[in-house]
Amino acid sequence: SRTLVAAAAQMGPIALSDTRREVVARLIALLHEAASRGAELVVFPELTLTTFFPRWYMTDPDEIDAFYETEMPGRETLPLFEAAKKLRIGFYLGYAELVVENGVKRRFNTSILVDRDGEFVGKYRKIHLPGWDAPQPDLKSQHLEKYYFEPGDLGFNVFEAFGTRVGMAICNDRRWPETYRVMALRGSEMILVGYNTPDDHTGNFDFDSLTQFHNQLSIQAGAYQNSNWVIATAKAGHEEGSNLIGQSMIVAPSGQIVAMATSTDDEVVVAKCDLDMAALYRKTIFDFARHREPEHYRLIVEN
Ligand code: ING
Repeated sequence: SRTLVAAAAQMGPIALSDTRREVVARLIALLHEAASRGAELVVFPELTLTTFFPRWYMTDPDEIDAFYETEMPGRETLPLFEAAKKLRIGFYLGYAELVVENGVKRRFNTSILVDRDGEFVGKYRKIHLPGWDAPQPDLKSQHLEKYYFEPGDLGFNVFEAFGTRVGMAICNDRRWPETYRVMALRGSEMILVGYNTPDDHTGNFDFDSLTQFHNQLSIQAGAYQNSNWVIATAKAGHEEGSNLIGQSMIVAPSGQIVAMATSTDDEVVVAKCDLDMAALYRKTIFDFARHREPEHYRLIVEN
């Protein structure tokens, strides 16, 4: 059967003072460890070049712009692309994207996919932005992604790569069933998702104490209900006063967790993914063509 050795390359905390050069050196070290364990594809976290800056409310444009990339690869990220090409490893990389389109500055929470030959395969811009667009009075850490980013404008696309069809998502997207279903309807067999998930998102302990459970629940459900492998990678650990959960994991189309990180630091977890495993689920319980009844689902796409 068709197999793909995939790795989740979890990053521990990135301090505000950590330079891109220092971060890229850690990413390259994770690449080498993944390569030594046979990985062909490595999934890095969301916004993995800087600290998770949407936890703060900033107003100075230069201070804010310093967290974004205006080119990918750029001078400081090129070594990562070169190392991956030499190791013949493809990768998913999450970063803050700043582009000027028609003279307008646009900001997105973005991921890219690069294949084993170092070729650019595709780009995704995060569609589900959690939190708020203005600071909330009673929160220790803010969550201001709606202030720092626009909703993605590229849709949920699926790319021919690694001998299969691969989709991308980012963080909060993994909590929304539509994310997986649209990509599965487009034929994906594997979905890659990076995340930064603080354990105090609402300030309500009944909710926040279930953050790890909700992380697993979302990813396992998405994988099983759409017969997809899901590689989900955390930026983890105690970062600038915020506790980000780890639990980077590789989940099979059966919904089983095949591998999971046990630390909240830099850590690689690897699994040999049987891409034909999805076929069994698609021929039986989740044969979309035979079982779906779209005429009863219309409400889902109404505002
Ligand atoms: N972070 C979080 C996520 O969706 C969050 C926001 C945290 C939601 C905790 C619910 C609970 O995983 C991002 N960056 O989307």
